[in-house]
Amino acid sequence: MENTLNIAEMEEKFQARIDRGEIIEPKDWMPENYRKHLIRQISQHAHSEVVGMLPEGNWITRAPSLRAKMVLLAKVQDEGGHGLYLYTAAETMGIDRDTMLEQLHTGKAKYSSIFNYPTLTWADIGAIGWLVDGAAIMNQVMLQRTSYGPYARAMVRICKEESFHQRQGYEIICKLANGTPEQRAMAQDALNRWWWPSLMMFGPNDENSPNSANAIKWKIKRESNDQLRQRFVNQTVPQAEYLGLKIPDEKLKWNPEKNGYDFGEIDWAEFNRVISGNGPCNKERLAARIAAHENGRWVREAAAAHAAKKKETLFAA
Ligand code: BYC
Repeated sequence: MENTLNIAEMEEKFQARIDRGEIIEPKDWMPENYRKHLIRQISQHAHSEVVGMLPEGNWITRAPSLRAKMVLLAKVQDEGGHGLYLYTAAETMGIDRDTMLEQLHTGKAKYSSIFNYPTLTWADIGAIGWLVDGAAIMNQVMLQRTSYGPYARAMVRICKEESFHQRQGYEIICKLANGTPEQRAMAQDALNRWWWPSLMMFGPNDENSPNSANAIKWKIKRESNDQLRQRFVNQTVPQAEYLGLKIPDEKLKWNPEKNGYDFGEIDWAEFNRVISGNGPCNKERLAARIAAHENGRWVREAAAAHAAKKKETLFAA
């Protein structure tokens, strides 16, 4: 009973710290559910970064110029780096990387739904940068002020790199939209296919988001799924108009009263299919990720053997 009371008191103190806007650091006391919530979110975020390398990696050998190839290579490499910062941030909460990877490889942990769609043409690489990175930044700018220090600090660097990624994509789409009729059609086709999945990245509507109440209470999220989605639509529609491309939504309409766009309903059945492992590319993505992990096994073993040998010679000296 005394113990329960203590925990309740500690939780109250913890909440007061959050309410005062203090940042929580790894060695600070935290409620077990706060730790679990963040391990879930940060590790899924890390998984999204490394799985996100796959659809774009597909196009490195087919980029239309040396410049485009170098830029895409740098971007894909950045995503690997983002995964590294995020896995490291999650490790500060007491979970090790092997466990997180096992959760990914066995399908226990989610990663962003968006990476389960195929990249069919070069315009898709433009659409990913423009829309997918655009949606990611919208969500991640808020996470720079999330209440857990290591996650917030990782997000500062990630956001800087993501804004370069977003411009890389917009540049590709701009070129295609201003190119030949065939190139323009490619850009429109990519927008048609990536628009709705990009809106799904923000997660379920607020009333169907089970994790949001705690996330807002603990200032992990500072804005809701629907607020961020609305801001993304408001920002992106004028960009599409500037390019002369049409957003594939008949219900899209400016609403002066809310000073934002009204838009159509997301296909939530499709969203649920994709996040439960049955999207167009889930199986392919997971198989590629597991193969990459297995192919890298000898490197991890060699690095561990080298470190052990070094330690031995250090002690022998
Ligand atoms: N896809 O209660 P909710 C990138 C799950 S990578 C899959 O609203 P929450 C990039 C959710 O996990 C960008 N699952 O959850 C990389 C939960 O299931 P569990 C990735 C989704 O956490 C390479 C359930 O649905 N960004 O930028 O409050 C190349 C109920 O949802 C999705 C991040 O990870 C989805 N779209 O809110 C290019 C940002 N949506 O876990 C670009 C950090 C929801 O209870 N994460 N679910 O089984 C977040 O901000 C939040 O976790 C979310 C979801 C907004 C995604």
